[in-house]
Order: sequence, then C-alpha cells, then structure tokens
Amino acid sequence: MNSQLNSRVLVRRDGGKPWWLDTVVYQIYPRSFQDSNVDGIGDLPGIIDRLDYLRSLGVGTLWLSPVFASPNDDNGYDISDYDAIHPDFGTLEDFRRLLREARARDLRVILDLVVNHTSDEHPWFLEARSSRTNPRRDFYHWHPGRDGGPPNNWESFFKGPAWEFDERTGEYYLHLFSRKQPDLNWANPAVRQEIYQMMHRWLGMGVDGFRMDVINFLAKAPGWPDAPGEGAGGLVFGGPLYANQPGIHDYLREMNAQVLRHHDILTVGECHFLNPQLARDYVERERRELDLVFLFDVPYETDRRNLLGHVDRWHAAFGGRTGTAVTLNNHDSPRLVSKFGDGGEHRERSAKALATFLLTVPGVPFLYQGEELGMTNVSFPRISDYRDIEMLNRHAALLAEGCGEAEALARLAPDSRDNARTPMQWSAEPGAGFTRGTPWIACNPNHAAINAAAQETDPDSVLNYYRALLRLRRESPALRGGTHERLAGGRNEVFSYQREAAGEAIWILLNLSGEAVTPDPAGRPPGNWRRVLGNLPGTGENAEPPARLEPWEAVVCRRLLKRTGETAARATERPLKEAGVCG
Ligand code: ISL
Ligand code: CA
Repeated sequence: MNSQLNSRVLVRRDGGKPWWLDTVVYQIYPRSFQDSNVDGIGDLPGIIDRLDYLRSLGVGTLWLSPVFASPNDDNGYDISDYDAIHPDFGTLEDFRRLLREARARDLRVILDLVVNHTSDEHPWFLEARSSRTNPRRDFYHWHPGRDGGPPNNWESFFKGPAWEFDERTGEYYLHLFSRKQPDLNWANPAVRQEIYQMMHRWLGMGVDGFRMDVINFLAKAPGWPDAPGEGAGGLVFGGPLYANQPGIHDYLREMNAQVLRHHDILTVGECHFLNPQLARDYVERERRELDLVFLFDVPYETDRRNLLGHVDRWHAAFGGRTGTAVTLNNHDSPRLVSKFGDGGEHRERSAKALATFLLTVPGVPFLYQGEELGMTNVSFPRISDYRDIEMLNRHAALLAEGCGEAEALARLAPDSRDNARTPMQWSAEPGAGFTRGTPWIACNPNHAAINAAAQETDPDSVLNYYRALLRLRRESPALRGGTHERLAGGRNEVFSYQREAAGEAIWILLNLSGEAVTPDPAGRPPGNWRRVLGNLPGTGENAEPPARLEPWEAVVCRRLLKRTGETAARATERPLKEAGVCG
C-alpha cells in the first residue's frame, strides 16, 4: 500500500503545515506525576519542576488529564467548575506559569475537554435538579421513567442503570458514567454556547488544544429506545444508541465553526466504537470537525498478530493521510508492557520494542507517563488499596454475585485502571521521588528497581531508548510523515515495514514475541541498509540488518544514499550523523 500524504491535509488556511503533524504528545495524569507540597497529590508546580525532564525526553506537546475543580468521584472527569483549577493542583496563576514555562521550552499544552457530562455538584446541575421549571433544567436529560422504573435499559459504564431517580423532582436523569456524572443535553443550544465560551476562555489564555473526552457520545438516539439484547438485571450496554449518532457531526461542525477554526490548535477525539470508515467522518479535513481520533480498536491481548494490521487498515481508509493518534498506554488501560509485552525477563526489551512500534508507524504518537521507563502493572493485596471507582464498583458487583473477596481481586486486578495511575517512578526513595508525604495511591513497590534516576545514567535504559527514538523521529521526515508500506514478516508477530519521504527510506523490523525468529527474506526491501537503532545492547549501530531476530528484538535501518562521487565509507557514515543516535 503506497500512500502519499495528501497535500490537503498539510495545508492550513495560512498555507503552512499544521504543527501537530510533527509533534509527539505526552499524557500527564496530574494526580500521579509530581507532588510539590507533600500532600501526596501531584500538582501543577510539580509538573513545572519536571518540564526540563520532558524537554530532555524530546516530546513536543503535553496533554493534562483534567485539572479542574471536581469532587473527584471519577478523578477529575467529573467537573464542578470548568473555569477553576482544582485546589489540589494549585491555582490559575500556577496554570498560567505552567503555560509560560512550557512555552519557554518549546512545549505545547493541551487540556482535557470533558463535556459529555459535568459533576452533579456543578452549579448547572444543582439548579437543574432544584425544580422542574428551573431555566437550567434542560441542560441535562430528564425523563419521568417507564412502568415505575428507568426510561430504558441502558447500563452505565461504571455498573448499574444509566439513570438515577431524583426524589425531589420525581424524574430520572441520564448518567452514562457514575451517578455523580450527569450527561449534558447537547440538543439544547444554550448548553453548546456555554461550552464554546468556556473553550474560548482557555484558548485565549494560550492553551494549544484539547483532548476531547468521549466526544462521540454527545448526541443520543431520539426517543430513548431500549438497547437490543438481554443483560444481567435487565441492563444492556447502550453504546450503539449514543455513540456516533448522526447529530454528533452537526455539533462538532458547529464547534469547529464557532471555536476551533479560530485558533491554531490540535484537537483529538476520544471516540469509542469506531471503525476506520466512521473515524474518517470525524477527521476528514473538508468536513471541518476534529484533527485526530485515537486509534483504539486494537485487541492487543487477544490479537497481537494484528497490531500492525489495525494501523494499516486505518491508514488505508484515510487514504494515507494523518488522522489517527496512535497510543499504547493511557490512564484507563493497564500498562501494555505487562499486558501485551513481557513484564518479566524481557521487560526492558519488550518495552523498547513497543516503543519502536509506537514511534515508527504512521500517525501522531501519544505516550503516557511512565511508559518511557517501562513502568508495569501493580498488584495490590487489598481492595482498599485501590482508588478507582470502576474497580471498586466492579468488585462490589462481583461480591454481590457471590464471588469471594480474593477471587474478585485476582480477576479484576490485571485490568484495573489503577495500574496506570500509581505514582510516576522518579527514584528509588520511599514515595518514588513523587512525594515526600503519603501518596494518594500507593507506589508500585518495583520503583526501587524501575525509576527515572537509575535510567538517567544507564545508556541502555528504556528511558534513553525513548530519547534516541524520539530524536530519530524528529530528524527523519520518513518517520514523521512518510509513505508506509508493509513488507512480508514471516511469522505473525514479526513485522516488517518501510517508510519513505524526501529521498529518505527507513525500514523497521520487529519481533513482538518471546521467541527468536528468522524473518521472511522476501520482506527485505531492495537496497543497501544499515542499522540506526536497535534494542539489543552491543548489536552495533551501523551494522547490517540481522538475518535472525532475538525475542522482542526491534531494529530500525536506513537505506544508504547513492550519490555520484560519494565513497562507500562516506555513505556509511551518513545515516548515523543524520540520525544522531549513535556514539
Ligand atoms: O476506562 C474504561 C474501561 O476501563 C472506559 O470504559 C472509559 O470509561 C471510557 O474509555 C471513557 O473514558 C473517559 O471518560 C470517562 C473517564 O472515567 C475516563 O477516565 C476517560 O478517559 C468518563 O469521563
Ligand atoms: Ca500536592
């Protein structure tokens, strides 16, 4: 599949290339990144203290998970004031300082836009629930119910019905997530105007864009139909009736016309239940909706062999244009190195192999804090060690079904969102260098071995491998926006692919399995290739590509340029100098 970057994507109204096509985004989960005032909770001054680290890592954009006022039923994804910084995180002045300090280091900052729902403690909802005739009543979805029960059979994401009965006014309100996260009624133009004004205020302050939480859920199917099928307790997953409803595109186009297109920003939609065709409707330039959607439909665990296949399918459906945010880790998923890689013997090597994949396939890469250290899942001994509402509710539901305490914990732990939310592992000290107080969630005990301080000085660390890859990417037009062509790998977990742009060709060979393999020789592209990066120590950059791949081996090669008058020796030096990763 030879896919050219379509020039329409690259040209903005001002004729330039959008900055975000060349960026790499780093997601910060502020509660768990860096505490500065010993209360055990990460905060904005803590992030400022780590900007030099982020700069040295080589990412270009920071995405902050929500930092707004919130009662923290869902760790900030339940917002009670869109214009206020949560006191746990600092002040608005701290935020302005973060923007200034980030800019001074050439780092951009995007915020989490959570507008499918607010907190039930948001003043809009307090008003809405005060009486049926309150002017804010229609900011949310209210319904009298059906046969003495909820209006339909939808199940909430966090267990139980998606509707809550409000005693005072005698009606139900919709909450796709927790009952403290009532869904906003986007059909109401007054809601939309409030949100657009709020977005303008943050953008006016200098924010560089938004990651948009469950943004494809804003429009709900008219008439509140039941979801088809049978489920426990009569509850059924209602996804098809609120994801990708036709009205969503009207809202996003309006948002684009009234807000987004007036700023030079990046927007990325968290959209679940997408396929490549549906995804295109959100990011096709001419439609003027969003810039990127996350590529999520990758069943890592069950379908490892298809990892590259998914990227290929999306890339092909987009006609080779960049519309996807590629990501392996975030605050909602267990650590991929544990789940899909090798959390044991080959932890470092598999973390580096996954990094190689993330940073060399087409799309804008999103890293998640701690991924660059190869941080792993945690296994806490007691349910009381966990903090996440989803984990706690699922645990309670299993106990109610008669499951034993220990078994419930064992079943849920590998998928708990708290795996990704343990504190960033800066050092081997107690508190992992994250806090000198008591952390809001315990540190992973393996911080004694896995931490940034130790990796800083080790040239073969996962951290330094990420740095080398990010540098290679910055200096390689082929990796940033080149064509993408898949080559024969041989076995299922062996991937071979080539990227090309501006006369530069990069060939990537990956073995995403724990066994040594000989890749299909037919997958070797023509030309004279030399390694520029690999995840096995001592394999010698500038060497020939290997004929056999060790478990979890990753190799990045560059084709030597043939130029008239150029000596072989000179040609050999070339890629190394350009990549700047050897030495
Ligand atoms: O995390 C999940 C499963 O473990 C998902 O169901 C998740 O709830 C879904 O991906 C939506 O996520 C986003 O919105 C939620 C919030 O809890 C998540 O943290 C956020 O990423 C509600 O705002
Ligand atoms: Ca703090």
